[in-house]
Formats: sequence, C-alpha cells, structure tokens
Amino acid sequence: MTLPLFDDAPGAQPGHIEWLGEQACVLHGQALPHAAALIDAFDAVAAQAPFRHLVTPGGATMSVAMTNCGPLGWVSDRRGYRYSPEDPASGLPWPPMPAVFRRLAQQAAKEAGFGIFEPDACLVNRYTPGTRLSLHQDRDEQDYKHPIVSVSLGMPATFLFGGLTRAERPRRILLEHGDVVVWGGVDRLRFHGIAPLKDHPHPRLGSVRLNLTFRRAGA
Ligand code: MD3
Ligand code: FE
Repeated sequence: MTLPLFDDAPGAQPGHIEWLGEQACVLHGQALPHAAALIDAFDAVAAQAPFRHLVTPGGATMSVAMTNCGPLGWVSDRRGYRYSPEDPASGLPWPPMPAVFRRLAQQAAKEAGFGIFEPDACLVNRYTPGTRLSLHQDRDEQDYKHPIVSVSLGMPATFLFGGLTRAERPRRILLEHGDVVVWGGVDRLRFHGIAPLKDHPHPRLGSVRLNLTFRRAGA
C-alpha cells in the first residue's frame, strides 16, 4: 500500500471529489469553467461594496479583507459578529448576488448530496501573502441544517480542517484556484481556518486569493 507523504500535496484532478468527512467534500476544479465569469461578476460587487478589514469584538483588526453580496452580509465590530442587510460602510444594501455565483453554489450543494440550497449571503474573503484566518467555527447563522459552500480563486491556500473541538489537530488540505468545498450536517460545526498565505502569484489575480462563502444565514 502506498501512503501519500503529504496530505496537502497538489495533484488532485479536476472533477475529483475528495471526501474530508461524512458530509464535507472538495469538488476539485468545479469552478474552473466559470472562473472568468466569477471574477468579472465579482469586480462589480467590489466596486459597489469595497473590501475592508473588519475589527473583531476583542478589538483586533482581521488580516483578511472582506465584503459581501446578496440579501445578508457577515459583519464584525466591537459589538459582535452578525449578519446585516446593509453594508455598514455605506448604509446601503449589499450588492445583489450575481447569478453565476448562485448557480455554482446550488450546483455544488446538489452534487455533494445536500439537495436544494438557497443561499442568502455570500461573504467574499481576500487574502494577500501573509494573510491568515485562525481556527474558528461558523456559528452566526440561524439554522445549522443548511450546508455552506466555498469557492477558491487565485493563489493556492492551505486550509485547516479540524474537528468539533478546538483541541483536535487539524488536517491540512491544499485548496487551489477553482476548488469548491461543501460541508454540512455532522461536519457543519468543524473548526477550520487558513494557514498564512504564501506568495505564488496567479496569472489572472496576481498575489491575491479570493474565497466566496455561500450561506443560508437567515430563516
Ligand atoms: C468549515 N473561510 O469565511 S472556507 C469563513 O477560505 C472561512 O476564506 C475560509 O472559513 C476561506 O468563515 C475557509 C473553506 C472551508 C472548507 C472546509 C470546511 C470551511 C470549512 C469544513 C468545515 C468547516
Ligand atoms: Fe469559516
């Protein structure tokens, strides 16, 4: 039997489904055919709701820059974490979720076995070299029965896939341009994060990684 030396070694083929848990998987390369359309649609979102570095309730500034599209957007400030229908920077609604975003998220949820997924929030994270996202759970949504879909674009990242307690040592999984991750059910509350990004410039996006995270945040 041959065991891989590194579980974050590249080499997963587009179309390959990598199961990380009972109800968590990576759809390798699933977004590749749509990457150009996703990035073009995203440019319009960022023009209306620019990236910003949010402050945590503890007062730390996050190294990830964020914006949102869709009916609800995830925000953080000294008062806490929550979903808001308005961009606090402008007081306006978040830009609409582009159809190409929604379709991809729905298709991915279906392929991963979650049935009909109607996201009402899309958080966009922007990473540059050195940016990290420390281990956390996603628990600001109303109902954990809905899955979450994430789409990676641009530079590769090492994603940390932990357990249901912070103490469990996370697995390291390479996420590349075009990879889609879907998780829900028993894996919905796993701790996860992103290791500090290395500089491997991407032909279209340069020294940037974008991550789109689709959620059903409201009822
Ligand atoms: C969670 N974003 O926005 S998504 C977040 O790449 C967030 O920007 C990360 O965590 C990012 O809240 C990671 C990918 C992901 C993959 C597998 C998971 C998150 C997961 C498995 C369980 C729980
Ligand atoms: Fe998260």
